[in-house]
Amino acid sequence: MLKNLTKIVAILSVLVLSTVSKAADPIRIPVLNWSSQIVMANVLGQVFEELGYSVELVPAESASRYEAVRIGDLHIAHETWESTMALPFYEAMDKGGLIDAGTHDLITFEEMGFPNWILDENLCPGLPSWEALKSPDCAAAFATADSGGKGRWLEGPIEWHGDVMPNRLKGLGLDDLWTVKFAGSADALWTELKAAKAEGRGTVIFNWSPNFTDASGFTFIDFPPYYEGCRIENGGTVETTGCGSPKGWLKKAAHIKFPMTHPSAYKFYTKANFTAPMIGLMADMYDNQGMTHAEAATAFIAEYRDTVDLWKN
Ligand code: TMO
Repeated sequence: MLKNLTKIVAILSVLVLSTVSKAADPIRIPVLNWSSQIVMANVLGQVFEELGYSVELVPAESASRYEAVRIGDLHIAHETWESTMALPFYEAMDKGGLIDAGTHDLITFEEMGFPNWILDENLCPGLPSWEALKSPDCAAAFATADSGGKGRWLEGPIEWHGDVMPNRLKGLGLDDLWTVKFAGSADALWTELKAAKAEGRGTVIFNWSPNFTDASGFTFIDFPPYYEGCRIENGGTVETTGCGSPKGWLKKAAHIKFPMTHPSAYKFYTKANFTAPMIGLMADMYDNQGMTHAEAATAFIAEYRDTVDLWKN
C-alpha cells in the first residue's frame, strides 16, 4: 500500500514537474533586423503555440546569438546563412551545446548589387562585372552627399558582416573610388532603392537571395570567385580578400536540449523546410504589402496550411 502510494506520488510529481517546466519555459526565438527572419520567427512562434507551447520573441544580434543558443538562453537560430554566419555557428557547435537541426532546400547568396534599371540606362557600362567599378565616371554616378565624391556602397548594418565589404574594396584596389556606408537596418536598404530611382543616381546596396527582390529586378555584381580562406576573417590577406561571396546553405540551429525540453516543437522545427519563394513571400508581405510581422506570419501559415500541418505531424 505504502509502496504503491510512493510510486503514485513519484509518478504524479514527474507529471506535475514536466507540466510546470513546460509552462515555465517559453520557447525563446531570436528576432533580428531583416524581414524574412522576423516573419519566420513569428511563423515558428505561432506554430509552436498551436502545439501548446508558449513563446518569447527575443531581440538578438546576428553573430552573438549562436553563443546564446549554445548556453540555452535562446532555443533556436532559425535563419543561419552560410556566407555570413557559418563561423559563429560552427564555433558554438565546437564548444558544445548547439546542434544542427537541418538545412532548408534552397541556395542562399548575400552580395552587393544594384536594381536592373541601372543596366537599362547604362549608367555604368560593363556591369554586372566588378571591373566596371574601376571607371571614375561610374564611381561618380554612384556618389551621394555623404560619400566624399566617391561612389557609395550601402552595406547592411555593421553587425551583419563587420569589415567584409570595406576589405573587399581594398582587396580589389577600388577604395580610392568607392566607399562603404552602413545602413541602420534592412529597411534603409529598400528606402535607398526608392531614393536612388527617384534621383536618377546609381546605387549599390547589400542584398541577398531568397528575398522579395528576387521577383522585382535586382542584379548581383560578379566579383572574383570565392574560395575557402580568401576573406581576412578566414585567414586571408588584403591580396585575397577581393573575393566575392559564396553560394551557401540556410541552416537551422537549436540548443542541444531543445529536442528533450520541447519535443513536438523540435520535431516540427526539424521538418520545417522553407523554399526560396516561401522566404521571398515572407519578406514581401512585410516590406511591400504593409502587413505587420505577426500578420504576415498568420497569412503565411494560412497560405501554406497543408504543408505546415504535414511538418507538425
Ligand atoms: C543576413 N542577411 C540575410 C540579411 O544577409
